[in-house]
Amino acid sequence: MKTAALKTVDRRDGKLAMAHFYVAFIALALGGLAGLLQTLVRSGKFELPAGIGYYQILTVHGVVLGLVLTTFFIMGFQLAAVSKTSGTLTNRQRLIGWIGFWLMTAGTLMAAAMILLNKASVLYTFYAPLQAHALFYIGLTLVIVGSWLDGAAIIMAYARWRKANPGKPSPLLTFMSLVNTILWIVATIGVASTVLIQLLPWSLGLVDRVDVLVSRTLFWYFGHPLVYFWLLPAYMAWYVVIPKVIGGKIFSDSLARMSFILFLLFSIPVGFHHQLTEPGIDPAWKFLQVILTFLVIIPSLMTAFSLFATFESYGRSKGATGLFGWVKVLPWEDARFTVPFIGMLSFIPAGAGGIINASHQLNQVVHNTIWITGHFHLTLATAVILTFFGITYWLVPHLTGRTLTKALNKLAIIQAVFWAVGMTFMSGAMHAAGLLGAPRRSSYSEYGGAAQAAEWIPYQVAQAIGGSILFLGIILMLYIFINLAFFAPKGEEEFPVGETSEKAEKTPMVFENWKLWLGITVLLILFAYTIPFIDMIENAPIGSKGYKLW
Ligand code: HAS
Ligand code: CU
Repeated sequence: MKTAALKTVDRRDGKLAMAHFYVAFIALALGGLAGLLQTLVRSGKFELPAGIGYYQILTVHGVVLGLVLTTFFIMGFQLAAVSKTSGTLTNRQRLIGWIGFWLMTAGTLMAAAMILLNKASVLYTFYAPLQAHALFYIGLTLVIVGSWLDGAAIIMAYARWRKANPGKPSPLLTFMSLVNTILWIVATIGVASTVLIQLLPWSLGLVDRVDVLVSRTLFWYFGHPLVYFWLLPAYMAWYVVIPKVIGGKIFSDSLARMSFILFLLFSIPVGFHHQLTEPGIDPAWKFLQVILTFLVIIPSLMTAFSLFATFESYGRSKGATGLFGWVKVLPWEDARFTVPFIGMLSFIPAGAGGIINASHQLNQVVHNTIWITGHFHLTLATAVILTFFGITYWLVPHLTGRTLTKALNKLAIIQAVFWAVGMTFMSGAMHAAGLLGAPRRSSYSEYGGAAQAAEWIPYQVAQAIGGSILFLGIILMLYIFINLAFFAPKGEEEFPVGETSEKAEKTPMVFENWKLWLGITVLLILFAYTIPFIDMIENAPIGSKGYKLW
């Protein structure tokens, strides 16, 4: 009999996961191209051909990378992780997964078509009063509903495992996938509400005006947990996969679960840190949500601590001495480790930037500047995405029955180096220009020759250089993905699942008490949002007509 570690993901579940990955990587290709074009336009040395608008490609970029690539990749990864650790999905669960996949794909095609027809250049945050074509909103709704069905398959697989194994803590990767799924469902209720109740009727002409503050608040109720929905799958790989890849152990199963539960509790009641400069919200409530934001930093600090502990214990077991002796014994030649590790390193300055953003006073300096764009290209587009690439290098061959050859492994490390260099230029320049006041979400302009704007230009050129290097990185990544999916030699690639260190405490069952955790989550949300919402509705202005400024 095969041992648990060697057990491969069932072929049928593998196909479902791979379907998600195909869409994710098509999104990478499209979104990457749009990104390159943007940096070139902003350098001032290039104009878009054929009447294509800057805001149109900016919308393609944000929607396709921030919403489509992430959601498809994450759902594919989580379905595979659950199938691997809790057993093959039932036919019913898999069918629900497939329906979810097709709904998401149909929604994506609808939204993409509207953006490409230039009927929805509203950026990925689709802020009212910018008004898109109704099919754009319907498409996004289908993506969300489809993702709920994927989520339902995950929840059902978890419930089945629990029933079959009473009194035992669920497998760690399944537990983590479940927490991220719950986080996602609770969060998307906010965005689904603004889309269905406000934006869609308004875009269809059924109502004339929209309450902008309410719609933005519902968006950010979703928008902040959205970023942790992206981050948590990377943390799954950092906590569970990386220890196995390096030959070490998970520092503590309980600590990992605790950090995920903290994300569930504190991810949602913090949306106001995106609205600190917005009028119409009492500063006391902004202050409260800033405090909650500082609480949600703790599980990331716990993660950093746990990773250092895993690396150091592994290093010491190999005889490493001194404060940083363990660095030398890590498997640097293995892309499955090195690529996500570069992601981890980038998350240190990325997280520090987040703490700056969250500080109410400092936010006044950076809000609406390109510093913020720099921030999320370090968090999402480096820490998270390099980890997703790192996952791809073992998961795709595992699912397609192929191997990551030595040559592909080497190319993968080169890919990550390109990414690191490109992003250092691009994100570094964005942070610097942001501090000089350069705005975000804006096309190239000399601002009538203003002296301050002239200071920004060299940084914009640096962004274009970084963006071009990143684009080469995307081409490399697509080359590796296509090989792993279709052409690499047949073989067996491991799905690495780490074991917990013998020294760690036994995992208590309280982590599986969903009534308790969901209860606290709901209470915190009600606490943070009820009175501000009453204020907004009681003092609502007549609302805004729709604008199409592109
Ligand atoms: Fe953020 C804006 C605050 C994390 C993404 N963020 C954004 C936007 C995006 C985004 C997309 O408070 C723009 C939205 C828009 O379009 O307007 N962010 C934070 C805070 C955190 C944070 C406090 N953000 C993220 C993550 C993202 C993300 C993660 C995506 C994945 N962010 C903000 C705020 C704004 C904002 C404001 C609004 C700004 C405005 O004005 O508009 C925290 O979660 C960060 C905590 C992280 C840490 C780092 C821990 C380090 C670890 C690595 C360990 C490394 C090892 C290796 C072990 C404290 C875990 C070491 C080895 C060696 C050898 C050294
Ligand atoms: Cu946030």
